[in-house]
Amino acid sequence: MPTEVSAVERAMSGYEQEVHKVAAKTEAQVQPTYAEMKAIADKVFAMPYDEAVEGVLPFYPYDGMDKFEDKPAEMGGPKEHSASMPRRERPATIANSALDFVNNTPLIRVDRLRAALKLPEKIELLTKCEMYNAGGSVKDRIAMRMIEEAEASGQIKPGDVLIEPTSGNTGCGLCMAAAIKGYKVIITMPLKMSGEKLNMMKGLGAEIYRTPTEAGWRDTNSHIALAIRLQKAIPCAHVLDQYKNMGNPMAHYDWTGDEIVEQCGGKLDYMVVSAGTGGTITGIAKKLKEKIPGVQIIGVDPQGSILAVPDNLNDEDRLKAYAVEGIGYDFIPSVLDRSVADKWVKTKDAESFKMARTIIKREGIMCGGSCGSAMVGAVKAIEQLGITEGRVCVLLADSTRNYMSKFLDDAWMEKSGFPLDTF
Ligand code: P1T
Repeated sequence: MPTEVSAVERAMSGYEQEVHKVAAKTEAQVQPTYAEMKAIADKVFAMPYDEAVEGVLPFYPYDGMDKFEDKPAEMGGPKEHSASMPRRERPATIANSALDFVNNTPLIRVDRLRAALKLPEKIELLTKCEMYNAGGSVKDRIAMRMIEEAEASGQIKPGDVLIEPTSGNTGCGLCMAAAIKGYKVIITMPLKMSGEKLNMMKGLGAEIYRTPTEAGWRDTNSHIALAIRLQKAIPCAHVLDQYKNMGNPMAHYDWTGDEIVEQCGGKLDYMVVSAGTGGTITGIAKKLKEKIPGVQIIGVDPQGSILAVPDNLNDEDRLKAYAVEGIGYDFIPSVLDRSVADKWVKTKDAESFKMARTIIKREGIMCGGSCGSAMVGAVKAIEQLGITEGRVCVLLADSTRNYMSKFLDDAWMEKSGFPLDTF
């Protein structure tokens, strides 16, 4: 599996040269109409990738992140970003757009759930409820951040085409921001992801192309490969690329992390976060560790994925398919610093969906499947570490809206072989 990438391979990938060529070309390019964009995209999608016609695909050599604090200014280290993009408060009166309701999500104590799970009374269980972002997930934050940073640096302007490979939530956030700001959007998304996300993004005006779920990230038919092919073929098209865009972890370092510190009054013992791109856990962990001495970070990774450390945690069902959406990968995204977690926990589908249904039923918090995984991760960490007291915060990444026809539907649960009972 190509997770370790040498400097030589990085140079040979031609990625940097390709980016510069594209940037130079963009200067002279005319923005396509929606119909022109769609015609090109349909053609590329219908055509199997052919190296002789399209050239070598310049895959970015994702290889995880280290030394976040030391990132050079051009990569966007924390100092440069914090100064440039403060968090805007939610308006209490008339707002200008739905984007005013990205960030500043509630932190809710879930003591009914704690009791149902039979966790010690001295544990104060909290949830950071990201479904209350305007587009329904934690990924609204990074979508807005990546777009506004690209606008500020002159990389993109309204009328351009934004192409993003996504499991759907970054897509919904991007499509929402793009609808408001006037960009065209193309989404590439594996077939596993829900029809609810697909229809949401269509409703927001995007074109969606589905790719085989089983394609590895570097396969030429993966959602990442298709985004690269489309970007090469369409004028004024950009892949902001959540897997390597520093706006992703920075949104959580500057915003989500700060919110948690403020809402907790600086008192927190454990923070539990599930990982996909890893931007959320990386950004939050860096901020919390700066502001709250002694706080421990728990990373949650689904069985089948290979993000957890040490690597032997990933042995059971390594690279096998799983049903929970949005978390886990077969490569290490460049926005993920796996060392920020003091402990990694693995989770399974059945327990995750059971837990998500429990959170909904016990607390009235309408959360998604990865929220169930995060809560299962919290319970496992509490057991494994022998935690008997203290404040534990679990990040709930998205909304049940995305899964009305999946884990919320009894028929789907039964057909998929998952239990209907709750805790
Ligand atoms: O990407 P990250 O910051 O690690 O967040 C993980 C995550 C957790 N839960 C859900 C439901 C998610 O959708 C995600 C990440 N989602 C994407 C990567 C995406 O493209 O929508």
